[in-house]
Amino acid sequence: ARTPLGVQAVVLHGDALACAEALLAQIAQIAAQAPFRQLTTPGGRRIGVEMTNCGDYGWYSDRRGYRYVSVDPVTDRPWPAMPALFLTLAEQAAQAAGFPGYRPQACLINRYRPGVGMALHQDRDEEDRLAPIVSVSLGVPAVFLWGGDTRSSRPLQVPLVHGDVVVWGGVDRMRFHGVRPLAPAWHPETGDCRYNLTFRKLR
Ligand code: MD5
Ligand code: FE
Repeated sequence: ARTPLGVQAVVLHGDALACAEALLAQIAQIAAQAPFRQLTTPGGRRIGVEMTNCGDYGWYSDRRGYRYVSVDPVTDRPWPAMPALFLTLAEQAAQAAGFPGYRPQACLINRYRPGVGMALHQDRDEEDRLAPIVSVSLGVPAVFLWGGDTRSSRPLQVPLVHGDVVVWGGVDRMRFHGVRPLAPAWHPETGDCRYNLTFRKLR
């Protein structure tokens, strides 16, 4: 089943369910090489969501700014390689949403604990502002906030559960979006956490 969010944005309900356990096993392997960490914004605030990455580049933030880096500043090693399963899932989801031939260069992995959310923002650190971002939700459910082209437009609230995949590209790529603070809950495969994979093509 699918729910359109915009002309070039769609929720693919449960499209990652069949491979969810394998995705979580890969996340554990990636985190063993590049641990989840709380990053700092250029303004000096600590980001509530814990993050790591895999692929050729990873998203990073500290006092010096937001950017993509090919070497993990915490470990001084390249990010773990993108697992083949991640690449095929992202490519198939993009294809199903009308973006054939998608090959992401980065996968940001977010971990939300109870009470943690993500404020409304745009993803502006990618040179390619039209290529889709593919998002995969795992574990505890969350409410995704889907806004407009300005911060002031009131966002639509979209429930996302374990196995849901969302694809945003083209005219919907630069919409403001966020995640409501996670309500306490339990999922058999992730405990009290939600994981979100976001695949990105940088250029
Ligand atoms: C999450 N992550 O659930 C969210 C959802 C992030 C982030 O927002 O930046 O890591 S991914 C949603 C997303 C990404 C890019 C564009 C749009 C949504 N959009 O235009 O709505 O952890
Ligand atoms: Fe975002």
